[in-house]
Amino acid sequence: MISEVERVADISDSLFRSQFLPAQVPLVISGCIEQWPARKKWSLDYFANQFPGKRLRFSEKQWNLGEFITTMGCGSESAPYLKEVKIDEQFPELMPDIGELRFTRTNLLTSRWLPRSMRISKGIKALFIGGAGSGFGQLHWDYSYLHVFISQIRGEKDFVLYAPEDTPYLYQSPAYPNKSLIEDFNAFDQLKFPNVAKASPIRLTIGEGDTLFIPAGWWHATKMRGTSISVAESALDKSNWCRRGDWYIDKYRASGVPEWKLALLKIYLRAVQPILR
Ligand SMILES: O=C(O)CCC(=O)C(=O)O
Repeated sequence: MISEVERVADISDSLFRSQFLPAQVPLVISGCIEQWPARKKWSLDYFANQFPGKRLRFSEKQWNLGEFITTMGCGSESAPYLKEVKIDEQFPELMPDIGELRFTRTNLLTSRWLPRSMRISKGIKALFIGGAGSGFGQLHWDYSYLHVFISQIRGEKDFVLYAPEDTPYLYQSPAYPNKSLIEDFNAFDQLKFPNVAKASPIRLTIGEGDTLFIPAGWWHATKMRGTSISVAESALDKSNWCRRGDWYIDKYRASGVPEWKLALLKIYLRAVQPILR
């Protein structure tokens, strides 16, 4: 098991794939988003001035962006966090400001090799804005065993990560296996959840221009020290293809799809995996 996350300067996609991806451990890559217009343009003032009346939906509520910005930095544990806002659906004006990540250029989520019901064509990139005290406190791994690349545009963000091997100590929800039963990992009663002490947290902070790669199945939660603006991109590649496929197969089984169909799907997914990137 690793005890800290390796940091590398801007690396090529082929180096990422050959040297880092096979280990399936988190990695910070710095400097790979410097060409994104967002790196020069985005700040709280930019959002407040350009989109003061923008209506957005997050945390199961409707928000006004201007009002959110005036209240977000209150520093308390209950500070609101603009999270998981699907940029192409809710904030398409921002799409030109986000460039490509070379590591997700061939994101298989939209691939024709993927059965249609497993494809995701919208909402792959999400916006997160928060101030001191806010965060994504719910420890989780990304739905359906997707990888995620989190690129920090402004400010810093603190992460706590746990390896998949720590799952037995993290109070995995029986109903939602990618979530912990501990709702806020930034403030919970250690006496109520004593097994967490047996797990090995990996803490790190990412700063402006950093991209954190979190592989499928790695638990994570976040907290902000001050203003933070970032973009997260979900990703499917050869390395999480079969695992994600099996996750869907379990879901299809639970909804009554016959076993012979599931067996064929499994054979198909394994047959095409070797030819993918
Ligand atoms: O950036 C954050 O605060 C949390 C992002 C996250 O957990 C995710 O995209 O899976």
